[in-house]
Amino acid sequence: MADYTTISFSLSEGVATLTLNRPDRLNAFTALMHEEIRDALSHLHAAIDRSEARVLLLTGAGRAFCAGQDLGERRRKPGDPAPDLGASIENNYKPLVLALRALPLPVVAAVNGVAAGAGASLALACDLVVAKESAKFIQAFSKLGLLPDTGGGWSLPRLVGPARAMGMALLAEPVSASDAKAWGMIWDFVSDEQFDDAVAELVAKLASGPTLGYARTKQAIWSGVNASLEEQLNLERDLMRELGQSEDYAEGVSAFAEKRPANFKGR
Ligand code: T3D
Repeated sequence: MADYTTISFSLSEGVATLTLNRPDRLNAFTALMHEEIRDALSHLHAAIDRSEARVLLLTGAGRAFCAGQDLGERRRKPGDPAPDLGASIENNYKPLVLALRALPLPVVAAVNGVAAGAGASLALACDLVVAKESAKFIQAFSKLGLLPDTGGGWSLPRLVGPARAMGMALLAEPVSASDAKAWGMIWDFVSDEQFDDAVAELVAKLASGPTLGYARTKQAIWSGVNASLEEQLNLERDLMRELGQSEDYAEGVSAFAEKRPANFKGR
């Protein structure tokens, strides 16, 4: 895999791991980090095409998951023009969220520490979010006079409802991992001591699962957030028709009849 400065990317036994790797800046995003993530995702696509990647794990190095945009990149001297944040969103954050959503495999955010600003929204853009018990989610944007970006304004009200979304966005107070789970914002949290093992077990399970079925499940669930009932039923019909032809479905049915665990190939 390519040698990166701000991230690391590896692939082993079906698990692609992308680690945000600027621990001294709490893994805050820079322009270079966005570039490197795009490059890593292009390698991931190639690995998916070779059936070598069946789950993507996104996490952070050190004590944080991600502190959002690197504010060092936004400091100005008197007289400097204001940055074009719209361009930053259009060129970096928006494509990142859309790329994760379009990946034909489960994307797991392992939130190993604080997730703030775009870092919090990034976690919520993933398909499954598991956090360390000590991790916190902070919609830090209002402290800067900004609004929740990186899809935060889409995912938060859907996950936790408008009242909590508004409170988080306006007050920028840290939300604990246990509250995040209780509010339906994340899938689960795990004690700090057991976190690494629990994440490894989770991604290993997903990497040996029916990857094509997972991809279509992901498509159907995210579609269901906005579709009408009839649109959703039509989509489910079409995707089930496709999955009914898959090797994994045939294997799943045989395994059930033979009372043994299924040996899914991801096809
Ligand atoms: O600009 C655009 O392109 C538009 C997109 C914007 C999206 C955004 O994400 S805006 C929101 C940006 N993020 C934040 O506002 C969060 C800023 N960070 C914090 O509020 C705190 O650091 C945390 C609550 C996340 C953690 O607090 P704590 O006390 O555990 O750590 P700390 O001491 O504040 O941070 C440790 C170091 O990381 C520190 O550096 P130092 O003093 O050791 O040299 C701190 O400056 C640095 N750091 C933390 N966050 C950032 C950062 N450096 C640059 N950018 C950061 N976002």
